[in-house]
Amino acid sequence: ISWLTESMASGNPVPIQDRHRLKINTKPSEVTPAILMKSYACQRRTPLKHHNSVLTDALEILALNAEFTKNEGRSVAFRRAASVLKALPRGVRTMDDLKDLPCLGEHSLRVIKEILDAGTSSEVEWTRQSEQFQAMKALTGVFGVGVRTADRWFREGLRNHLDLIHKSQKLNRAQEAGVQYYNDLNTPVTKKEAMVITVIVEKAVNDVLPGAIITLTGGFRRGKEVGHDVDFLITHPDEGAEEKLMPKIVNWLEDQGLLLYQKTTRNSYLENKDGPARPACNMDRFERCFSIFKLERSKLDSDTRIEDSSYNSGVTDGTQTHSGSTWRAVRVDLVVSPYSQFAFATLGWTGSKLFERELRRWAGQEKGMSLSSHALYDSKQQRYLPANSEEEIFTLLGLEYIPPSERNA
Ligand code: DCT
Ligand code: MG
Repeated sequence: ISWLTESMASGNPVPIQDRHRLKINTKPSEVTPAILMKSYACQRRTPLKHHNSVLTDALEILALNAEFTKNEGRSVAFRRAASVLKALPRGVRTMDDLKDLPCLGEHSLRVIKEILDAGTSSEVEWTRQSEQFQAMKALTGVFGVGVRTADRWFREGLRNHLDLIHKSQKLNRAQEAGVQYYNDLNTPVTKKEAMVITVIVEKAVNDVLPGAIITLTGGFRRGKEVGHDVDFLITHPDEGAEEKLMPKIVNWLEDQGLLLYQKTTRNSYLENKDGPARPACNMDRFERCFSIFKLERSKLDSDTRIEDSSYNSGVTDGTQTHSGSTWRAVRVDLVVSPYSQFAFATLGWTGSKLFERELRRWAGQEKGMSLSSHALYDSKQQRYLPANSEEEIFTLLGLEYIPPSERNA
């Protein structure tokens, strides 16, 4: 029996690693059994490597384009469709393979069919090559530039980061750094670079607050080999000890000449999000620092252990203001959370973005709860449900635990 029917019989999905060992008896000509695919991404296991990248890349181009044209609903629909394909145990060969799968709308199915039949989708190719898509991609690729700004600039005739310089576009401090370090910031951060930065951040945090806990979150926690930035979550077991920690970390890093840019905001990311789950009392304790690290390339060649004395190198280095051969710029996000919210913050900052979105949708629509990176609020009981681990949060939400490596929805 295939893993599909077995998993249906037991009610439990067969772990990914076991699926490969199970023999699928159906010959290509036979009808493939219906796939038991849950409709929320947070109910499924989505590995990093999957079998349908040609299709998912295409759907994600359309999702991105919908984002660029401020069509959020459409964008999420394409992302959900792509995510379902990522969770499939094998490559899609015919439209029959998609029978009974959730989240595949008419538009997504049309695109998939075209690719299966002809190898490419005309809509995807047209989008990929359109001037607006390319310009929006280039402009939103500048750190500090969101869709709204990029769209305005596009309509003013700007097409890429070089236009921003040549046409003396007025930029804020973040965008200036974005233009200055454009090439570095658009070069994927490797796992090795993330590890070197982890050592630096651990040293900084433990110097200013011994006993603090530092977790690498974001894509690297999900097992990605590269990322657009490095994300860290920081807390301390003594609730309250983490207060005012961020400025101390930033000062330490600045003193060592390790920061090319930083902006600390109070809770900005979360304030835009779902209202009810924001615990008013603790809100202003959640801080985020968007930064650009100056990473010495020499650190990558040697052991990832960093010696104290080497921190000061480069401060008087003449190459400091423009990326040269001795260092590169890397985006780093630091978040400080109170210990009581650490599990929620860990879950919220591990991603993927779609997985997070689906968790919140599941909580709201299926459980009458409101989930954020701070807390879980049960509307029926009218109270917050505390949790000390991600596992506990999944249990409170009535979900099977999905480890970070399988949250690549
Ligand atoms: N996050 C989220 N919603 C957002 C932004 C972020 O839920 N609008 C969460 C999920 C991932 C985490 O924060 C870190 O964000 P990113 O660094 O943007 O994502 P990533 O998965 O780490 O991707 P990358 O590897 O490109 O950095
Ligand atoms: Mg990241």
